[in-house]
Amino acid sequence: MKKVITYGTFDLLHYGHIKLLERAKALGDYLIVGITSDDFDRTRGKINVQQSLNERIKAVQETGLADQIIVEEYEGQKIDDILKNDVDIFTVGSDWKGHFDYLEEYCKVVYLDRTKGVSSSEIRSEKRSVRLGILGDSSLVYKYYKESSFVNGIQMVGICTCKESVKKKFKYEKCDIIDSYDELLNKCDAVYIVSAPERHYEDIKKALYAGKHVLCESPLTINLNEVKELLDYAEQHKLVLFDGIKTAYSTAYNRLLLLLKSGKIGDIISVDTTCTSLEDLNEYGSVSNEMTNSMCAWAPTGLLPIFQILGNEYVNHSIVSFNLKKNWDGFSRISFIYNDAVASTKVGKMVKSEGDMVITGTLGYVYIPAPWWKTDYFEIRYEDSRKNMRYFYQLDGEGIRNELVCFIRAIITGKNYSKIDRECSEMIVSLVDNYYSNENTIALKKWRKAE
Ligand code: C2G
Repeated sequence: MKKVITYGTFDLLHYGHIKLLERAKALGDYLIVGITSDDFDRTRGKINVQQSLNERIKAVQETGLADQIIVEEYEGQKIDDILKNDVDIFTVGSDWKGHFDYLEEYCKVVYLDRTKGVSSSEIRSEKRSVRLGILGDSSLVYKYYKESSFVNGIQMVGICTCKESVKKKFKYEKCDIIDSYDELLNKCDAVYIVSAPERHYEDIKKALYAGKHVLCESPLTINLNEVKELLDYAEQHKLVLFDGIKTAYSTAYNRLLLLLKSGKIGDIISVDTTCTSLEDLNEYGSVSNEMTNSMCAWAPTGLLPIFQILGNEYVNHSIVSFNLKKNWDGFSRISFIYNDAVASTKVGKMVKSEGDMVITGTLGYVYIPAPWWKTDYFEIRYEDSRKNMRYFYQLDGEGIRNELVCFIRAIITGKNYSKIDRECSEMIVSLVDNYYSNENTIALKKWRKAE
């Protein structure tokens, strides 16, 4: 019996896939089809897959072409499968020509012509595309624009910015620079907002009132009542309002949360995060107006794991800030006491520190090296270092494209794909609100001038 094996994602099964399976089947007497797991697809950069592994298995099963179906879960598994199943022929579409020649050592390799004119990504994009606009003056504007090209179903319709340095980046891009926010909103279904945090409330409100979905950099607002008002409005009007902390969409970060829940390091006693990014003062040696303070630039990120791991039932908290001027902290440390744990985050734009995360447990601890907030790697360490575990999960685009995939999917399906729940968003804003209203906040003496 001549055994043939082939592999694929087989998302939104179409006639190109089926023709491949038919021709693969015709190469021998028994066809094994390896279907990629969700994790493996994400790891190898396929972030737009719409159907679950079970849905994709079922679709291939229903063709009646596969004699056996296996799940492909890791790089290199093909060799194991070929040896284990005593395969004679490996085949795959010609778009992979040359990529699997190394398998000649184990079996015959056949590249079958790819069927022209159809692909899962085209089908995804045709299904429905979301017209996306971007509002803001930061470097994130261009970063999000570039990342959006990796996400099926997004049609970039324009950028609204006042910053010449941002406009310059779009000189050769096929994306309009639109002067007015109103005009941008008229052209889009959804908007990514990265304006100054003090403007978030007004900018989000205007978009929601115009019936647009919103992905906004965190904190969503700097006032707790305002964020509650916006979240209520979005819910009542079936609009998506995403809290934009890209760390929440990193595979490594999400796998870490699951491992902690499984008790890998025992009871969690302390969560400690640090986020710093040294920024230059302006030519007069002072903070320029468009510079975002540390509490807004970094506290949402630093606070995210604390609330997502320990929850929001803390007993008390304090904020110690070094302010260069009113409402502009160069460094802040936020500390929490819970009934059964403590936590802290140190954030700063006028300091430099080790940007790592350490989670202390009764059986071991987690160490994520700097920059932990966009990590693809973490370690679980024990007293007996021979038991230490290292985890790696590829992260393309710092989590931005994963975040955009979830945002677009939430808009198209109407389901909740956000990885940050409403309570967490409100907790983050409540801390920022405390800072601005000087509650639980100690503002230390004026910033010491660098000698
Ligand atoms: N295919 C095709 N014609 C198309 C689209 C896809 O012949 N119009 C073939 C691909 O070449 C592949 C199979 O159908 O052999 C499955 O395609 P995908 O689901 O896109 O999966 P892909 O990521 O290409 O899988 O490790 C090998 C990869 O897993 C191949």
